[in-house]
Amino acid sequence: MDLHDLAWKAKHEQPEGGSLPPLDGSVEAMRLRILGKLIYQVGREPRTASPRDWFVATAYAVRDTATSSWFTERGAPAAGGKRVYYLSLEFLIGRVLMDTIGNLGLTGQVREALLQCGVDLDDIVVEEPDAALGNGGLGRLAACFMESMSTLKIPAYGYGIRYEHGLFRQVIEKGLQRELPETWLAHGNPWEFARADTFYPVGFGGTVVGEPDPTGPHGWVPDETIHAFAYDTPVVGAGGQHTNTLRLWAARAAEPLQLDTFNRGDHVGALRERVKTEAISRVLYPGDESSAGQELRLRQEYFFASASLQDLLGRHLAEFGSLETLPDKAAIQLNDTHPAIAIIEMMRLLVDVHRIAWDRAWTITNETFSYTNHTLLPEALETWPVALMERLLPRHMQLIFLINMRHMQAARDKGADHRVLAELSLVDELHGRRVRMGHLSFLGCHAINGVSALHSDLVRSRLFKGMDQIYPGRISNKTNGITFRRWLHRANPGLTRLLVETLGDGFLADPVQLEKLAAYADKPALQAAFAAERLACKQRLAVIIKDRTGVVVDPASLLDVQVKRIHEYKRQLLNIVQAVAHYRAILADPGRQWVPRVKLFAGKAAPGYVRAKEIIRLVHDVAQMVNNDPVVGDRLKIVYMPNYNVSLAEQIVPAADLSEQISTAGMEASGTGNMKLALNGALTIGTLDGANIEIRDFVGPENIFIFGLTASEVAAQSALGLDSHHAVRANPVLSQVFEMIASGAFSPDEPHRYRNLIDGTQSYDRFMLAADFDSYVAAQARVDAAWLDPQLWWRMAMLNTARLGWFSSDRSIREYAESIWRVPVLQP
Ligand code: 26Q
Repeated sequence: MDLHDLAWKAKHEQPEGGSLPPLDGSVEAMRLRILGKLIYQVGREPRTASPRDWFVATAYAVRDTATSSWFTERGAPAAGGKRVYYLSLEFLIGRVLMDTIGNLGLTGQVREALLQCGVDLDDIVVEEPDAALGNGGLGRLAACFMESMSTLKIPAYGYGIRYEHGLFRQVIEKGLQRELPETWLAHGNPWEFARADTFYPVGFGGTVVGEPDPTGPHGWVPDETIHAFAYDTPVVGAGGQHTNTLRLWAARAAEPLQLDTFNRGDHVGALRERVKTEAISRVLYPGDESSAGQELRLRQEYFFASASLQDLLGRHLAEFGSLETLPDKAAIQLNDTHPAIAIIEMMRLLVDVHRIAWDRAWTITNETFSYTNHTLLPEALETWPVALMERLLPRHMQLIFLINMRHMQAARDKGADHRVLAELSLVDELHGRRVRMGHLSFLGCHAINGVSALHSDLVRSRLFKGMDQIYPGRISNKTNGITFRRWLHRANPGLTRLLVETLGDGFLADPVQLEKLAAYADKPALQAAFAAERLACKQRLAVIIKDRTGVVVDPASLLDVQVKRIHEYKRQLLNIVQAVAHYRAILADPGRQWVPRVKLFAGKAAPGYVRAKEIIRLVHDVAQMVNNDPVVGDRLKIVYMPNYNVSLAEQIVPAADLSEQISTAGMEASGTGNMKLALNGALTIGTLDGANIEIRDFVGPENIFIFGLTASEVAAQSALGLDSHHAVRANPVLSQVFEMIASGAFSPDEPHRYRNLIDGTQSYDRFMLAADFDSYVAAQARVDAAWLDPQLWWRMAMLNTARLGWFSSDRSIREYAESIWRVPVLQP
């Protein structure tokens, strides 16, 4: 049948627009559904449809299927269950199509249905833009958690902002990062449902009308009101039996046009307010691990917190009639402090609007909320100037002062002196009166957690030492996890097939069963098959590398990857400095047996982070020289892949041989890229930081390359001072590398380009580059030695895959469900 006949047939098989044949899971039903969507919703016929048209039609057809399980599960919590509300400024979802059809169990049917239309599923998957509504780990964690909550059938809502522009697109021009706007919605979003009838007013500014009792109800008359409109996306769990909702808010002016201004003839001026109002959901702040401190950011935080609380309180009241039972029916998880103003908004709604007595309101709030901390870096801890809060959220600022007064009194009662009180206060008086959102979150929540064992210990012993002493027992650990559906089953179908053939399919639902692979770790045939899968991934990646950077790499080389946001604490600088040392060693002795290596870097720098951008440029400049040095050849290649995002990660992760997790110990809260790479059998070179420690505990110290100072050694060193000139002078290899970079060997057109970077690193070595350099070089030598022994290497790789099952986000979510949210949860 040619395409013309197909279109004709489709039209005649399709009832006009509306009623469609039932989705019975058959290829035929899917084919008809896709064709119907193409014709009646996209408005194209098969003959002229572009790959994007086919993608949109397929997405609509698949969404129909997802929607069915959505409706059937909606009523379930009425049976007494509790709902989880995951509040996050970021959801870094990536592409949705393969996840959704994979979890619905429809991948085969969709592929076949499209094939019958002459379309290859793989060709349309790439038409979907990444939903890049996040910066990095924190946002990606929220996406993995949403998928796991659906899989475990926990009734849950994710609440966030529907940014019109997600994280910027990165281009690298002569080593310089340039940011271009990201436009994921440019061609519409087939996954979402716009709820034109679900919106809430959110106020800003204005005045508080009070009464004598400060803890009694007050009125708030904002001078600006914005509407938050809901957009819902179904999140389908594995098996397709349960679907949760990701509800994202978009800001719309309550009054689209200022009529008085308009009528005075100022037609453009009448739109000005609207532009300012709608800026709230325009763009994601691109700074990770640094607090923006900008008014617009605070407006974003309150906007989405208020809308989400109004929404969930309304749902609770409609279903249960009284807010007294809220803690039994709702658990609200704060993804870092970004949504922490929700705690105060809850108090305002309970006390001012619902007229609940202060103490009772505080108990309800505290029992409902919990908070996850993702960072210890001082520059990332959110604080807001009291003056800004007073102007933007006057009632909330009053409530914060009241809560703080009671908090200070309780602390005094427990014997805190002035110094301790200053440390415990919600208001930092030393840096120009600022509200500490971390302290507020601690106080307002019954449970606080860190994201790896080490990190949680440091949250307890450093960040919240004082708070933990007066409110003991609130802090616990919930080590992060990743969804294996996306990061193994779908990102690495070749390896997954091999694992199913070898182990059976039990590990697909219960990843701890990957353990069975350990019995095969020494079997030559399986080692060879495992290595062959890796090679195939590397060959595919080599094509992408060539396309995007022009660099030709040999897929047989050891592929060494460091892919993550660019930050000094993550120490991409340590990696490239070691690469220069390695380059010098090759030049000094080209005849030695060198292990051919490709060093791959990818990641975005915050637009205002000058140092991070210099590091990108240095990688680029070193790459230029090394890659074009005829003496070096394939012994060393350096690649900077632009625009790292979830989809690129899905290509890199299954291809990597070596995973660089080299943060200064004590600074990376957990890491999750470390888990993705190790799960796919990459070996880790890393410090004893974040979840690396637990990965080592699971895979065994002989199957990972650990180096460097421990977190307590870093603390001890720091206390002695951060000047490393002396250490560098005492280290001939490092001083020669620094000298080479600083003198312009890699930037002959601008010899002083890296002077500042190198001088700065020596005089203020906060990230312990000098202290860890030798130990890192030695660990890299151990990597080379292991690579030269393939039997050893592939045994290590297979043992990594075998022992990573625990790092599933299903396990993380089970832990949250059992000990924080107290919701019933499926066991594997
Ligand atoms: C704060 C204020 C204003 C603007 C932006 C921000 C902001 C935005 C994003 C601050 C921090 C972030 C992101 C932090 C993040 O991704 N942290 C990572 O979280 C992962 C999940 O727990 C951990 O694995 C990583 O170790 C941690 O760095």
